[in-house]
Amino acid sequence: MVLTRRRFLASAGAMAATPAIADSAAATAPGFPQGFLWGASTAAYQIEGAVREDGRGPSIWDTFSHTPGAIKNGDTGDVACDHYHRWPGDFDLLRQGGFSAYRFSVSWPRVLPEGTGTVNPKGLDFYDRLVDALLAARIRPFLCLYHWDLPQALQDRGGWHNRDIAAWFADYAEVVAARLGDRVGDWAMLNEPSVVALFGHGLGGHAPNLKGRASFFLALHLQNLAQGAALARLRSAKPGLRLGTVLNLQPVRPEADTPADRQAAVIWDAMWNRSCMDPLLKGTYPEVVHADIEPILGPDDLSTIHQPIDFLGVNYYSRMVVKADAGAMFGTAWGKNAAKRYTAMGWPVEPRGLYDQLAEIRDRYGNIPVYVTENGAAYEDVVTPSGKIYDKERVDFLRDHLAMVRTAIAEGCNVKGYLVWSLLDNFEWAFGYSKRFGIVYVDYPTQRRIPKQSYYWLGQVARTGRLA
Ligand code: GCO
Repeated sequence: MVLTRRRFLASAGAMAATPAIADSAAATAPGFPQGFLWGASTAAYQIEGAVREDGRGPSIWDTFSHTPGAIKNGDTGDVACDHYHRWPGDFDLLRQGGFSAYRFSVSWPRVLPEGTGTVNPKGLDFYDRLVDALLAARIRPFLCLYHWDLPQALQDRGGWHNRDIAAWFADYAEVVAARLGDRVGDWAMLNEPSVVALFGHGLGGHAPNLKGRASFFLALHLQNLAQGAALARLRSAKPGLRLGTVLNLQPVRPEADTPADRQAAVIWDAMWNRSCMDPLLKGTYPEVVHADIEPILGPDDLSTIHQPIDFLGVNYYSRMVVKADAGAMFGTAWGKNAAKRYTAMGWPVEPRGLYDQLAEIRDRYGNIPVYVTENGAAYEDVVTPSGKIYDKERVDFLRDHLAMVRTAIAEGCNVKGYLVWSLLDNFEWAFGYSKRFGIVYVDYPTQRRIPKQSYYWLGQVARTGRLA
């Protein structure tokens, strides 16, 4: 299996889906519903910097990014976008842009430097200020409790391989909710557990850079368990909060229409998508992962994981194509890709996949309320001599995906909002600062922010509820 950190290698390839909706829909349908939320997403380690300030403890990403050779160009999140100090200006950009929602993550080691036990008040103060500023600007905060920056102290105790993490995470969730639950209504537990499991614990390439099939399944299952424990804890400690989680979902297709490749797609879909959705929403794991899950399944685990949620956050970037590969760790490999357009990550541009994903949640998962909590693209942005960025490809990307969201809503999908990834160019994990996903450009040496054409375009859509 040729495995790189390219998570979203995918294809429009072999299997044609139902052809009713093309990959680039014309913007002719009516606008978005009243009250639809428009926003941007970020994550603590990717933007904050200030990693040693005000009592923050180290996270696994500090450790990993300081490991020689781990991150492109030796980049680290030490300074990142310096959002820890520049957040007032960043929020001005959100407000002036016309956005009504903002998703951010809380850094666990800022709040609990050791992961458990003593609370760092200055860490909570920081998020307190953020929340007040957002509310003053009439921007609805979506708080995510875990976007990958596990306290290193917890990794030293086994991290996502230690069952105690369910209690550690629930305790941490309660600490944060005790402070912010009076003002933040929307709470996401995790961000993309299957990415954490696959790249952090299965194939390596992300912190804590562990490898192996059993390691993957244990990290995946214990994230599900911790998520369930935190949902239950917040539900009883703070009734009235809207609770959910954020999953990266990618419709999976076989490269060739053969039994072996079709089975590879079933396996990959189960590991990547359904092993997160099914236990949470249905209380079961997909059958093809039973042999891996059963040995690690505690008697009450499924009832802990299966919790009611108020919303599902969907991060969508592209579809996936896989093929059978008997020698590979999971019996599958990435398949060939035949999309017409690609982003600077090498990911295919497949807006139709977003429609398919939303329709599937409608049809197979009870049409629970959904926010698209991430969607966006890296491109090679060029600053013109007059200091402008005309990121037409990103505008096209956003327009084509939003057209799919609008179609999905017209067809009964319960989509409540769209939050672009990302507000700012930022630390793109193993790619460091080499990939720019922002609608606002960050000139890292000066930390100057330059809104891109996509920022103005999306802001216009947010104000009017129509695709320009
Ligand atoms: C993820 C994370 C983001 C990424 C974005 C682009 O999906 O990996 O949620 O932190 O930066 O998705 O890769």
